[in-house]
Amino acid sequence: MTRLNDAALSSLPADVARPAYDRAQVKTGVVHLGIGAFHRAHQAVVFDDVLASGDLRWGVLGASLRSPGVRDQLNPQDGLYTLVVRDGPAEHLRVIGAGRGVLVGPEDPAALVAAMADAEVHIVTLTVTEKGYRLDPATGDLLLDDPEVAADLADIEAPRTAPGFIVAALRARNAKGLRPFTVISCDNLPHNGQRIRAGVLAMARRIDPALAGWIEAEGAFPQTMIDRIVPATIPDDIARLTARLGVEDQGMVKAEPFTQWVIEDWFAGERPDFAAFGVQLTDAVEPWEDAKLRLLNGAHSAVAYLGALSGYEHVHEAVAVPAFRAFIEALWDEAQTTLSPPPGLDVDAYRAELMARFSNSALMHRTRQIAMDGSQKLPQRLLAGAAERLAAGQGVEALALGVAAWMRWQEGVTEGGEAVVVDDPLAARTAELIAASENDEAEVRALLTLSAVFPQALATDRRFVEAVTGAFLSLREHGAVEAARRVTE
Ligand code: CS2
Repeated sequence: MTRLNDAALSSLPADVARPAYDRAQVKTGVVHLGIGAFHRAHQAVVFDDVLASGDLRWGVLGASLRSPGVRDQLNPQDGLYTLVVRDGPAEHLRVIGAGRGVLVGPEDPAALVAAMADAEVHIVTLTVTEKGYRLDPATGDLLLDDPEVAADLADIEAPRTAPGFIVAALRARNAKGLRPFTVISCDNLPHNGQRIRAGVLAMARRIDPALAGWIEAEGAFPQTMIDRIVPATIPDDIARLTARLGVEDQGMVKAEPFTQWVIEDWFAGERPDFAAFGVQLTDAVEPWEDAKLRLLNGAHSAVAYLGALSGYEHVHEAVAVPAFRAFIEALWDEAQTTLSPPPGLDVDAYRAELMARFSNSALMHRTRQIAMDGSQKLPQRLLAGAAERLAAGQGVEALALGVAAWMRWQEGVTEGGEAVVVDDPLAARTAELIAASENDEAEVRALLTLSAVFPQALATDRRFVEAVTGAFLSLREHGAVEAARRVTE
């Protein structure tokens, strides 16, 4: 089957949107680290809009820091891929032309560093997932005992980690007399800009204090809130799209219609006129970020564990269960009191919109996909809100059930008895703690000692320990659906 590529564009069905600009004239202004589906369905679409407006400086060179999979999907397709936007039965197809090919970091780290140090590159965006920052999720400190961080510190010319590539490239730019690029973190981490900045500076200080000083003074690491639900592509999605397009597109991504990008207005050099393309520039991203992490992502994680445990494969199926739906509302009632919503955000309307987004049955968003890497997600999604409520003397019953469901998921077996792989950087540690616990109460106490997940003040707060233990026992005794129902009684 012929693959989608530049030559195939003119023969696509008429209702498929495609680049109308001259791709041969596009320059590479952006390097993206971690070119997964989320980038392709979110930031790349904004850069494609910018290119379509005639500003051809903002093509995106992608980089994979791990495997060659995405390179092999996109490079044979001249960087082209289709964004499939699904809203119930409605489907809108658009071929995105912003991609300028993909480099694979581990295959040739120097080539990626050189590309990032090019004078025409002004922005480095990244989606490397929470664990890609190599920071302790609870303290935010660089993980100096991580073997790849140690390797970067020993030889920064051949970096392996995201902070390592940024340090190496900024060092090369400094040597060439260029300005730093702006580093835009697009991961679901609280204060994502400050986090990547802290990791980069911690690494740079150990390599060359003068370089660190320059990055500190001249660099820009804006904080962002990014939002679009982008489930992993499955083979059936590709087969359906091939039938529609008449060519095969192995790089396609599927997403919901909703998309939002809020960026702190802090740039080191040139940038596109983001505001003209629907991006919100602001001095205060945090209120947006807290609302999104605690409402959208908090509910997502809680319902992913509860749903996956009780055999619901997809988010839309789980939220159709009345007990889970009511539980999500209860979780939001708790989380909402911890927010200072930004002007322009109507929280009640936002909640209603989130429930509708979760119910989009065309997305087929797997609960097990969201269940991944929970140890990295829990702090900002459930624990920060719980800590604030306890400090205000408020209860945390719904949030505690979310935490207990994460603990129960770490056991690696569903309520139906199916063994599941716990996909989490701390999986080996949690398995050890669980195996060494003689009963359920001991298991909860053991998991609460994970200092990378639970801040000490929370782990030792009697009210929190009791709420999580109660929720855990309820899950064990009644199962996820009934445990959720009891929270809302
Ligand atoms: C999800 C997010 O997989 C997950 O953890 O909660 O990827 C979520 O879909 C996005 O943050 C939505 O913007």
